Amino acid sequence: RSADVVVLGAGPAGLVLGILLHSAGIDCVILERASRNHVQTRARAGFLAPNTVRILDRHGLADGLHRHGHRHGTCEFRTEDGRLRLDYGALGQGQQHHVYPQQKLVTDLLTHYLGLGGRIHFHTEALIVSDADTGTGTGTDGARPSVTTREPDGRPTRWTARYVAGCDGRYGAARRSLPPGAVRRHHHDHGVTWLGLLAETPPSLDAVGYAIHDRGFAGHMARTPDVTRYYLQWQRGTPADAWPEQQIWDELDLRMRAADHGPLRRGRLLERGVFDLTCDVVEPLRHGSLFLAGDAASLLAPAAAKGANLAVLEAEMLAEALTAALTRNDTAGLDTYSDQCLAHIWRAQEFTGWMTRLLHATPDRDHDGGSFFHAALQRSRLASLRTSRVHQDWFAENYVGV
Ligand code: RFL
Repeated sequence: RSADVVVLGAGPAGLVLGILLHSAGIDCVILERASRNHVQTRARAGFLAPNTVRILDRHGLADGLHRHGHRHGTCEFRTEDGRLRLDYGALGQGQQHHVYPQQKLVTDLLTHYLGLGGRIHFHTEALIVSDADTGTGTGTDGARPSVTTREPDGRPTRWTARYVAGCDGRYGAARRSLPPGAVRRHHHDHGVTWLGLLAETPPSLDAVGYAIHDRGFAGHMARTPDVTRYYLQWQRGTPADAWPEQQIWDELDLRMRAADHGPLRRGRLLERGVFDLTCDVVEPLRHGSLFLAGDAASLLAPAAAKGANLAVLEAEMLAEALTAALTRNDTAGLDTYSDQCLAHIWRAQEFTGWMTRLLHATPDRDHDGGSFFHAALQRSRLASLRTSRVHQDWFAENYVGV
């Protein structure tokens, strides 16, 4: 089995890449571990940056989000000093988000890819990317990489390729296949854990809500007219089901200061997940003929909603570079791919780190007085955002930017 480009993973990165390669006449195949249904129903991101919408528009992939998504440009910080509303869509460069659930975007992309006649294999897990000739390590320049997979019936199979695109997330085969010492992995733990919730209820605010409270952060983000995402800062190590629904809603009310600003619309909790706010960057995003994109390249804490947006941006850049290499023998784009992506990635990491420190008073309780110190910095940061138009413009530009 072979293809010029074997793409691992059918998330936003893999699907955008697959569509652009297929449209350019490149022979490619997507290998996806999960089922089609799983991929189309996995709820994650929801806030798409203007640049992401421009990329999707450019390639005719944005019909669904224009029809069913909505524009969004306000966020509201709730603190002990009251409310701070920022119409970020009218600040900075005057750009808004589009709210469109990731699983709907993935469904649109998959439908489009299949409509083009694109090849995709579900229930096919990539195990290792190696050199086709030696069967060890990853492919090097000029070598033929291969991907060993476990097929739906459990049989191992081998795919050979000219290039492999690792779009299979943080725990995928692409990262695992990088030989020790070939790349650096920069890891950072923000020291904070969130309980992520999906509730079957309409949004309670007309804004993204960020509550800063002594008991910890709480967040509110619209998804669809009937489903809203909430977050609670959570004790690390505590399971997601430790609290009954009633206690979760009471805690959300308390931290969101519902008594002062109006009640939250309660509803059944459809999904709960606990995740630590950690991040990492692989550098460079290439080893020989294996390229990384999306979460496989860099993981961001979800505090600033950047991950899916970077995934789409990187997929477009990688598609252009692979197309030039395969159709014109021009490998300049592949040579600069990693550096170009890393510039965007570090900028997104920097803002995500800033946002994480804004939302949590005690990211690292490292020594006596540490928590007071961080709480004071957090108050000062918010005061600056409340009073400085320049700071507000900076926030708006970075909040919607990728
Ligand atoms: P994905 O979406 O994880 O897709 C990877 C695919 O690879 C498959 N896979 C494999 N396939 C074959 N062989 C293997 N060995 C494989 N291992 C894995 C998986 O089944 C999957 O289908 O990665 P991609 O394409 O890089 O996209 C990244 C985004 O999904 C991610 O960054 C965002 O969801 C992050 N994120 C957000 N990003 C935003 O831009 N805006 C947001 O509002 C936003 N909210 C969020 C988020 C992430 C969250 N989680 C997961 C903590 C909210 C949450 C709760």
